[in-house]
Amino acid sequence: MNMTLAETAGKLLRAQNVVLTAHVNPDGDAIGSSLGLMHLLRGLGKEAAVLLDDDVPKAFSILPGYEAIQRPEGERSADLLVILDTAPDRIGGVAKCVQADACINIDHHRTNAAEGDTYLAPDRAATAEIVYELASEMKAAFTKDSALCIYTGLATDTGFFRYSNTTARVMRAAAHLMDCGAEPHIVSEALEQKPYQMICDTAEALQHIERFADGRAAGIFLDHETTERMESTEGFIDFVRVIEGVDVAVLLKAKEEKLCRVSMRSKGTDVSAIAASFDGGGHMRAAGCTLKMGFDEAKKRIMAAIADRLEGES
Ligand SMILES: [Mn+2]
Repeated sequence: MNMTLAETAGKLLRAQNVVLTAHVNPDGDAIGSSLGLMHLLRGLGKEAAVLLDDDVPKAFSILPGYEAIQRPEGERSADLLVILDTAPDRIGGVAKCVQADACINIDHHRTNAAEGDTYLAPDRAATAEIVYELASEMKAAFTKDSALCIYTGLATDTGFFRYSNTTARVMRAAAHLMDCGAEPHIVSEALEQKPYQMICDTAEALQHIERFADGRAAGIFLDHETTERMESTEGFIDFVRVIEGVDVAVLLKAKEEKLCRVSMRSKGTDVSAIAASFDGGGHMRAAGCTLKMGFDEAKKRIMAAIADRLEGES
């Protein structure tokens, strides 16, 4: 059932012991909105914990509460399980670990087709923006801690207020969070640091750029051997995205012999439709999918799907 913001706040206010979670492979919005809501709920005198079934990148250790993030282990009970920034199918082992009386899903991904109690706001730039709005709905006061976490979700999902999902409303929320103590430079300085190895990996990845669809698309395609060797592929797609004339950028990584992960970005084309044709999802301009096939075939299929889509739109 779709809930209103007020109903969502009501469920949170009625719970005393809340477990918060988000998707595996957590990003700044998943982490920031979970921790932000944790701080808000604790400020209201509730017990709140964040459980994530994945490693949390160390760069986010600047966020208050980072060290309190737990892995799902054993069994635990809660009044309410809150799933943030994803549909309930991407929370890994948390679903099994938490015995909750109720569960709600709060997300801004328009591909979320969840059927349970859901607050879905696809016009919001980040789940953190929804958490920001929930704060006033719950009459919860921002602290320096919650403000920094929520700010981080806003900043990362909007590419530091540069992507097309950046609205005046997001900027006003960010400004208000600064008034409450969030310091943007703490977030950007922590997140722009890169390990030396990552720069070396980037140098190698850039050797694998290919343009296709008459230069309207380009991608980095990494076979299994290359993917294995790399510590991280974060940020690779941004090098492709900025190539002149490129509408659709793609990064394909062969994670296993017969499993390739694909992420796409676009300036105009609906890449979530391309992702959906491979059972993936995401947003109009940022989406991803997994192809259960070898590198060569996956590369051919994704290039064809992107070229077809561009063809259809021109
Ligand atoms: Mn998000």
